[in-house]
Amino acid sequence: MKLLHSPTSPYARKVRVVAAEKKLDLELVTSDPWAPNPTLEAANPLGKVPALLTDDGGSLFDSRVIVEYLDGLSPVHKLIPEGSRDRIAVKRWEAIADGLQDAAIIARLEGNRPDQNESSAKQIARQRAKIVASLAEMSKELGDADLCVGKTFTLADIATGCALGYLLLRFPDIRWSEQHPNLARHYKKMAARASFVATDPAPPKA
Ligand code: GSF
Repeated sequence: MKLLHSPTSPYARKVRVVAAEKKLDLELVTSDPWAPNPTLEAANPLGKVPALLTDDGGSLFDSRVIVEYLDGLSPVHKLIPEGSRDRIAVKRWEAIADGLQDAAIIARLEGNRPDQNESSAKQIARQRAKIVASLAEMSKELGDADLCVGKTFTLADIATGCALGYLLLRFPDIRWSEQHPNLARHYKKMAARASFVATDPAPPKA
């Protein structure tokens, strides 16, 4: 299987962490979604990374579909619970984490317009408010628990770790670890996992 990805994409990182946790081999193909890219466009009409090229010649997107597919490939270390209640809880966590990333990416793109006069401060503020609200919801949902859903490590923990890691990479001014110590505790555990270390877009300076 080939994963069309970019090293800093938090959605692609979620896929890479899932593959690493399940010991599935992925051939990584760095694909810039912002340049004309026929391979990517053939794999995903939305022209977004990640996109997975499966061994039967098909392709899958978006990251939520890809991670569910990977989780089903091997019974080892199921990351999406079978039971409906916990399964839905995990998918809800993934929706918050991916939604936080959506807002962060829109805010970043808006702030990076070549002509700063075109950047909409209102749109940036609106998206940053979504980030703040998502962090508060994550913190409330996590409470004093070690893991996001139940007593086992799931996709919810991976998605949350990728979203928080993305904020560290791109929005260091958002001081979520001070505002939400329980998220900081959870992230410290995630960041120490081999799957997170191996996929960190900004490994600690040697
Ligand atoms: C979002 C992927 C995405 O926005 C998913 O895979 O979960 N819902 C999708 N990817 C970005 C790159 S990055 O910022 O992660 C992308 O490919 N953007 C190019 C574009 O045309 O928006």
